[in-house]
Amino acid sequence: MKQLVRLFIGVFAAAFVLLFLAARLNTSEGYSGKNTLTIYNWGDYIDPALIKKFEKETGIKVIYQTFDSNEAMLTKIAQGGTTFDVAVPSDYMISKMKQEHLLIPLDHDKLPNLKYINPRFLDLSFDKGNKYSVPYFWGTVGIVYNPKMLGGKKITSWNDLWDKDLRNQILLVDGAREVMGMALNSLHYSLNDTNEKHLLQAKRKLDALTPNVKAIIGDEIKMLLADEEAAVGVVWSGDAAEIISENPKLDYVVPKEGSNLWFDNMVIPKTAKNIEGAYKFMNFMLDPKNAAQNAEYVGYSTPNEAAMKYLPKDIRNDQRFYPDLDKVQNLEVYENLGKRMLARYNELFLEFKMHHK
Ligand code: N2P
Repeated sequence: MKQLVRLFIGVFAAAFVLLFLAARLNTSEGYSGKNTLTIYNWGDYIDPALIKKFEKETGIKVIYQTFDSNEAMLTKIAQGGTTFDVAVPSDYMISKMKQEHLLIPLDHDKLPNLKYINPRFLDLSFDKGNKYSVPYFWGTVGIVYNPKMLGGKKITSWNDLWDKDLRNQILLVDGAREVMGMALNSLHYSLNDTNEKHLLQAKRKLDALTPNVKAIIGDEIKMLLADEEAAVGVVWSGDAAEIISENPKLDYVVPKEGSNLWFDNMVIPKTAKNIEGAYKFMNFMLDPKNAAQNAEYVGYSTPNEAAMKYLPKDIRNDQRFYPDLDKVQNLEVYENLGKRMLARYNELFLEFKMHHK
């Protein structure tokens, strides 16, 4: 009898261990070993055919997960329990992640294709010397609008959005920096302003926009605008490019009061398990042909100089999405305003969002 009990315990223990291992391998957070690579990127931000191509070329299996804001991405990586090998944060968030020791310094010898990047996009203030990050896409924040639905009216300014005729006609990108930045810029303040009075003034101005706001949403914003469900959207430039390619009647403008210029870069977070694979993937995405394919597919602007010749002329010559950065004025990059101030931006944005529902 004792033997039987021991046998039972043994079988149970073995089954338990097997279940545990299976669960680990299947965990939705991904399991990165030598032959898998876990990538954490924005939604709608890669041509899926490139993931297939990378898998075929390297024999590495890609586990691909997405986020819809820098803040959500940071929370997930900082809390641990994930095994992301590559992530794609924006400028100010890269600076914050560096500060919080969440990034692994890069060995440029493993990224020979970095030479194809236009120097304009290297060595930027959020990551001097590209110690931790390499360029992926760049762009602006602006207004995509449907002249036909606006009775031919043109939009040139953030303040046009407060027009009474736009009741329930505006879709806003679901981003704290973007929406707060728009309100601050509409008041002619910097989108990096840290003066509490100005921030409250911006929040009040947002509240006044509420009757015109139809929704504050993620990637669905593209479909709704292309389908003419709303006349106006505050979006990232690449989303506007994608919307306009679906519905050429729409136009995109960077408002005259000023706006945001942003840079999304690839990094290797501290959670990485397959660092060699991460380098391979980053170098693969820096390849000019792959970068051009990706830019054409998702609609965002590539920082890859050598990729430009593979892009159709009408894309690379479109000043709305490839503006000459030495000529455009009034564009500001988000700064890492520090933990407390970034939390304040998020808080005010959330209050505005609640108010909206
Ligand atoms: C793509 C989101 C782009 C992020 N869906 C802009 N930083």
